[in-house]
Amino acid sequence: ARELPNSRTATDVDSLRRAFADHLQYSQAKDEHTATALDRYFAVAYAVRDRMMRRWVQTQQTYYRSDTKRVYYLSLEFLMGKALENNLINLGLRDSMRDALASLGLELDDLLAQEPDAGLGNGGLGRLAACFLDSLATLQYPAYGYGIRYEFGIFDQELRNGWQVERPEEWLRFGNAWEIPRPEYEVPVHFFGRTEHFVDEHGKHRVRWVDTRKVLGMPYDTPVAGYHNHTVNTLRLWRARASEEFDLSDFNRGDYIAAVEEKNLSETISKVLYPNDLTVMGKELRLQQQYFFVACSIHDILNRHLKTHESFDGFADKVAIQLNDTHPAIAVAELMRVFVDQYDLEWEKAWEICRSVFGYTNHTLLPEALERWQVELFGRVLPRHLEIVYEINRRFLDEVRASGKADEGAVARMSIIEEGPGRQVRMANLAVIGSRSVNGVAALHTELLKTELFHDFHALWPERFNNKTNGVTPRRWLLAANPELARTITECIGPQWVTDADELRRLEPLADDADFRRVFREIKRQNKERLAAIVKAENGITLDLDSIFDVQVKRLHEYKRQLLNVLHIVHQYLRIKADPAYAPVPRTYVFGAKAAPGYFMAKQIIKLINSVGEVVNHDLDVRGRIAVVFLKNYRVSLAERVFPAADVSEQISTAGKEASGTGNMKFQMNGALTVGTLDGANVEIREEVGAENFFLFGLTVEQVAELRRRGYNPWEYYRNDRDLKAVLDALSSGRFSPGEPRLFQPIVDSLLNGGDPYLCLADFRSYLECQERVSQAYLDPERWSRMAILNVARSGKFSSDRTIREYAEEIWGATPTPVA
Ligand code: DL6
Repeated sequence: ARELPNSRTATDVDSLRRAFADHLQYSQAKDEHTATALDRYFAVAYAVRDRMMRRWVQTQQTYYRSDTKRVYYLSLEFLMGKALENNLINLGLRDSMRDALASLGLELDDLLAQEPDAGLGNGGLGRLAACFLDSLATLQYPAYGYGIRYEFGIFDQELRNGWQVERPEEWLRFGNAWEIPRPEYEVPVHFFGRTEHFVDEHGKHRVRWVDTRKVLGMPYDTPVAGYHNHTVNTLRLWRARASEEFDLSDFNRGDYIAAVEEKNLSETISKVLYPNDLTVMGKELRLQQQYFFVACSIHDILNRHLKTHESFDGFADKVAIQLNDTHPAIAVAELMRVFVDQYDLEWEKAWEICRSVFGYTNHTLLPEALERWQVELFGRVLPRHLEIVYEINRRFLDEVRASGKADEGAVARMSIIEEGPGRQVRMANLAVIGSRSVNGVAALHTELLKTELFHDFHALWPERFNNKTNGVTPRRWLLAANPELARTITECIGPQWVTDADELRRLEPLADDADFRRVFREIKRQNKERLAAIVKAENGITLDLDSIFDVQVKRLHEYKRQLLNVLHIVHQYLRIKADPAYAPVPRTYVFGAKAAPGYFMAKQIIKLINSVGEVVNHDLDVRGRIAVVFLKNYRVSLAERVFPAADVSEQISTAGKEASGTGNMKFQMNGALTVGTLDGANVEIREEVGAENFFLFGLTVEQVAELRRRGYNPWEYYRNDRDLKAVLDALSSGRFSPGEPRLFQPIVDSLLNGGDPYLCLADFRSYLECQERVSQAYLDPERWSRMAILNVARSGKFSSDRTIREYAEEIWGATPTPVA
């Protein structure tokens, strides 16, 4: 029966005001005199959460009753950012809530600022998972995200004297308004121990995993509302808790302290997110994290299935599990273990189900990111899983040899076990062998997967490989982040674009409309003002709003080539110094980037950016021409201010290295023009916007390969290019590190003597020429805004709605299941 709206569901302004006041009193125990901004934030958040609850329950009922195929997205990272504004938007409550608060003399924006970012991810991979959740709910797919509820997410970055310093980020310190703890669904997870093989009463060979250490996984559920529909999906994050018997022996011996220490040990599993983007550390705790959340999630998935099904016969018709990179790849072995050891399924049958359930997404070709575990470590932590991996591998290798499709070299490369002095388990091979689908995240990336990384597998099973170009949610990255542009777009073409981003194409004719271009420029300027206010407050620098806001925000990694950007800045600086009459089109170079704490070169580059900024920003000769800003603690909520304010988007990775990129899409959607190489999704962005609306430079993948084949010698570039030489000499001379002349020598050494692994020198000249074209184009505001508008109009392909629809139709076989 339909329920009437009540004080917890009604959405008119009066009811919202009352709901806010009620929560201030009954949830926060405060009145208008004692309430802090944080209390008010919580009161609003609870009022909004109330309005999701009924839909949440109904969504789960709908999935249960329709027995629809469910999609499970397993990811070690969900970089959600803040939730309140997006929930308000998706529920259609933003305006009424703003009015309700205004009637109490409160500003919604002030309260939004109180929410901490949920930074449970490093960068692209985690943020992609978050965009996917938004699209899954918006498109009404029956989906669940599964991950870890880290107590500490990605670190807070501080700058001391230009150096990155990491601080723990206590996002849960004041509580989390969105999560519901569910201790009643706790799951036991086992580690260590040994296996016992025995013959059961039916004469069947069986295995027991014994003498294990048990940890409990406690789920915390966060609702994920779709845009303007009734779907509320679930993100279920697991927290590690010590099991009740953890302490018995210590307690019995009267050793209270040892017992509590032991408890802490179990709970460290969900303590902290590993802050390494793209480099694997091979740490035992990391393997424990992976297995912990996988075991909890698989248990949950099977339980849910068995509530409405007698057996696992139709399992693959009801369940699709997507592995977000190899981090959850142990799920293949875990599902086999549970099927075979716990539910007594025959191996062949269990394998057939497994193989039809999993899909694996690869997010990188970089060798340092390919997960491998020492067999010794793997076998110690997960002895039963090692046996299962060996068995999967044995059968696979037999099959390959029997097929006659691979020689022994290929067999060795495809084996899950890498032989050699320290034998290793290759998680990517396990993921490929255990999945029915393997996908890359942009067309070029997928091609490289097929021809390079997974060449042998592709030769064996070409039908398993497919591409799913990444996307980003236009709700967060345009509607919420750029409200003025969003409003203007809606005025011109109606609101459909929010859920059908291809509609943005209808803006194309407006690129030729001078009035629209003027409005577009005004909005960009307002957005630049908003960012400038942040920079003024944080960095104490006043930005020139007329200058080009040239932005590179992303994790710091050598392959992303922030260094190439710096070389260009130094070149501009030296040029102005050498020729005081040289007046380039004014530019503000904006950076934001976190470096993995142990990544020496990345931290050096952060220091270099800040040191160059110190010199440039304080030199009167260059004032008004160039400025350099490093935004500290780059994160989702800051990104929401940065993309709308950018004129130029720097996507300058060495061709073949960036799997896709998603920042590139957010910039495009907000009308920034890309300076980019033919790498990752840049290739497709350029195809969409047209070559004339994209600033291309640099070597292609083929040219990179050819250059390396011929033998790349960075010294040749140094000797033959006077500008380049001047730049590197300036770095070596200590010009940007007064008092410490050798400070940046490691950077110069890596370029000249270290072989310049990412070809900064090879692409330097082409980059400079490209930047010159950018400046020329900016001199003509009408032309520039035309190009920028066309970028927005042609960004539809890069909505994560398109991506998710492709996953659902081509990999998962899932269908939208609307909630009445
Ligand atoms: O697919 C999301 C994102 C891509 O856009 C980036 O190009 C890629 O670098 C990133 N990959 C990772 C790799 N993590 N691991 N393993 O974050 O994925």
